[in-house]
Amino acid sequence: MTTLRLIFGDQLNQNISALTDCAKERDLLFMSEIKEEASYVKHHKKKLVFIFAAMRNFAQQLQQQNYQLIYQQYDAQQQAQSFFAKIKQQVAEHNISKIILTEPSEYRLLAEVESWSERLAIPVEIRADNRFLATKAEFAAWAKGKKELRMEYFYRQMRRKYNILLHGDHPEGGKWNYDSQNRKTPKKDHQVPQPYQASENQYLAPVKKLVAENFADHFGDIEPFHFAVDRTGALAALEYFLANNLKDFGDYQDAMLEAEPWLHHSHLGLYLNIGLLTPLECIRRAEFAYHNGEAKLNAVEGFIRQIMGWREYIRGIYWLKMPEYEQLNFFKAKRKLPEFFWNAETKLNCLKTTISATKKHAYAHHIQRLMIIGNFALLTELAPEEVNEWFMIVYFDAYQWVELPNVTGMALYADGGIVASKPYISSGSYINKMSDYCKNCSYKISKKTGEEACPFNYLYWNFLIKHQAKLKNNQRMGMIYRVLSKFSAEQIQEIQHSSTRFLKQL
Ligand code: FAD
Ligand code: DLZ
Ligand code: SF4
Repeated sequence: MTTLRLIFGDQLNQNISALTDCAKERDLLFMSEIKEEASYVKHHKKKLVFIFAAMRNFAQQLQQQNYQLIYQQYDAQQQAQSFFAKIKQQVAEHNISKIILTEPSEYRLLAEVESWSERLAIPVEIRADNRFLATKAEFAAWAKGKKELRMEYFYRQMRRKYNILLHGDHPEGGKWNYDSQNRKTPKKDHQVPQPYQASENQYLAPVKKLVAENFADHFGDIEPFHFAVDRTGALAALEYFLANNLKDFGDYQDAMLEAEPWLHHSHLGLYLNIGLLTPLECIRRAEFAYHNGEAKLNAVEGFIRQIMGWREYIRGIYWLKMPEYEQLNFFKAKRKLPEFFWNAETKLNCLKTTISATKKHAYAHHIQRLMIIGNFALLTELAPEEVNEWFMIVYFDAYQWVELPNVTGMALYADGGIVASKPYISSGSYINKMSDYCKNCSYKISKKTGEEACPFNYLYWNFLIKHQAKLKNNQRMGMIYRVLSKFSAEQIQEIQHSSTRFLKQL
């Protein structure tokens, strides 16, 4: 009688709860490249290469430490193509009497594994996911009875829990949050370091071939591929960020440059989300860099807030609100995704630049995701279901627990204000201020309406006009509705006319 310990593709860390009391000589570990997981959405090819290569490296690392591990490589011909089918096979072949696993990070899979014990007639022990800084119960306790669930207060609780950037109970520098200092735009000759280049890895060539052959119809380019696919490489990527980009992370966090898709962001989300890095080690290394005088407080606090605040808060919201959260559609948006979301063939240069980079790199930074793609999707009322599927497909760090609240909550306000206190919408002037996109655009940023005008300029007001009843009582929208109330009937008509024309040809 043997215990089977299952490791999912985003749990590539030796400290996961499923392995804590593993008896190397008795227990059997199981990992598998699974068709159903690789194609339930048509993940970006680069993301598939990354996950499969990282899984193979992790499995080899465990085998070298004398764990007994069965690893199944992707096999398109095999009959068993789901987790359950694979596990059922293992249970029969190896006389398995018990299964232990760390709970999956997605609701869909958790619901699935919860049914296994009954279906297999053996105990299935589902252990808490210890890859995060807060437990689900901790978040639920924090949220209980609160009218508003604002990230900032949860973030402070996490800072206190782990004693990060604190003097006693006081935040370093006197303030908890230095976001207001993080909105600089780069000068013309601004230098951006090359992104981190990982060294070659034995698993990459075969996995690239496998993905090219079996997933040709998936979105995105396999090359260039410069990410790490093991823990050593991921740690080196963290050090590269700390040495080269952390000092500028804060200042240029919201900036966008056409020729610089990576800017000063960390590009660590992909490693964090599959367990190759842990949140606390990233946070502690950044805090150390601050105390060592390597970066200013606005940069270090900004970086730490993303991981300790936003990342944990987003995960908390996901588990607190699922499964209903997936269905939310506050504005009843129902437009289909335009074709250019897949081929980047659009005259709007901000979208063209962001989608082209997304296709090439499986990456766009936060402000591109929020204020270019998200902003456009919200203003043009694209259906949340379609937008969520697109975001799940295209980014290297996309897993539903983090993608869904960011899209449905933060970008689309489809949750009616659980995550964001007001919709993140803007006209073209914000994009023009924070980027260099507009100078190479066929639309004119200075024009408010008409065929030549920047579409964001009229779509923004059109959206506010259309959804006035839903938004006007939001205190944070008061000022903008006071501005709108001064528009003439003629101005409103022009806005609506330009918007109807644009939306029709979308
Ligand atoms: P950095 O800018 O260097 O930030 C450091 C780290 O902070 C990130 O690696 C990430 O782990 C964390 N972080 C920052 N912001 C958030 C956030 N809002 N939610 C959760 N973690 C955050 N992040 C994902 O990991 N997966 C997604 O699928 C995803 N989809 C998004 C969709 C939309 C519409 C928006 C607005 C944001 C989304 N984010 C997602 C959050 C954020 O944009 C990415 O984490 C970030 O761009 C990843 O790049 P980076 O590693 O260079 O991040
Ligand atoms: C995302 C993903 C993909 C593409 N492929 C696999 C896989 O073949 N095998 C696997 O174990 N996991 C994969 N994953 C990650 C899973 O979908 C992940 O386990 C879920 O995000 C839930 O935890
Ligand atoms: Fe985007 Fe408008 Fe600027 Fe063109 S002018 S890049 S559409 S914001």
